[in-house]
Amino acid sequence: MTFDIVTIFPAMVEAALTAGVVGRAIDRQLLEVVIHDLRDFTTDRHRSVDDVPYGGGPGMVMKPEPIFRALDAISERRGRPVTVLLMSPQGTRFTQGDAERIGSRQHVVLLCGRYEGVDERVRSRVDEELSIGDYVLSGGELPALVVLDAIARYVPGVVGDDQSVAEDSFSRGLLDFPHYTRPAVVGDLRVPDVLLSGNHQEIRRWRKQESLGRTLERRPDLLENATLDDEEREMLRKLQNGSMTELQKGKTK
Ligand code: 4HQ
Repeated sequence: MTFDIVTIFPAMVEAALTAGVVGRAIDRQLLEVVIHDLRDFTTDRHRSVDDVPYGGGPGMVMKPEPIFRALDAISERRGRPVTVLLMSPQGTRFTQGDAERIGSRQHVVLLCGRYEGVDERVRSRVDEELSIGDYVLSGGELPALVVLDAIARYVPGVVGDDQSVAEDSFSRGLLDFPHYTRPAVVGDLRVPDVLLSGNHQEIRRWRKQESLGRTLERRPDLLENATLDDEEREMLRKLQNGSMTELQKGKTK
């Protein structure tokens, strides 16, 4: 899979792509990432990428032509189709489902805006406008790195164990269960006995129980779309009953 990242801060993006799972995948040529300095696509003496807003007001707007020239150069190099993603707080919220879907595309372009954002006409060349969350950042570079990382994990071979991607609790729509490693006792903090028991059936059930309990407590909204097996649906029913008053129980049962 290839990623082309268009930015006015190439060094910021470059640094983040040398470490970890993504860095290794680039070394192993499972991913090709090319970072494009938007200023290389300007034609004026000052290499301007922004200008004042029509209609007045504060802040600057990213000029359309350098972005169009960058996208033309990328399409030429990659051959169509390329999927163009614009990072923006006006976009739809980027989800695990989006990561999985986009993971099957051959060529993805990540457009990083700065200032007040891009000239509206840039959207005529954008396939999807994505937001990583409801807060304001100073540019699209960090969102682009977030989106690239989450997508890249779906490229075969990038994550060591394909199984762990498919079974990753978030892919299934639940929060993860608690993890422990050695030693079994730290001060007065003990690893739960069940994890030391060697009873794999019991361990599996305990982890399901913990995932469901945590999701119910912290992110009940996720349960609407979670894919649960029969055992999990039964566990959830009991957990929900446990947290309900006698009156509420009577009404749901
Ligand atoms: N920005 N999710 C403003 C974001 C953002 C977000 C990127 C700041 C675009 C122009 N992008 N620039 N949140 O806050 O994606």
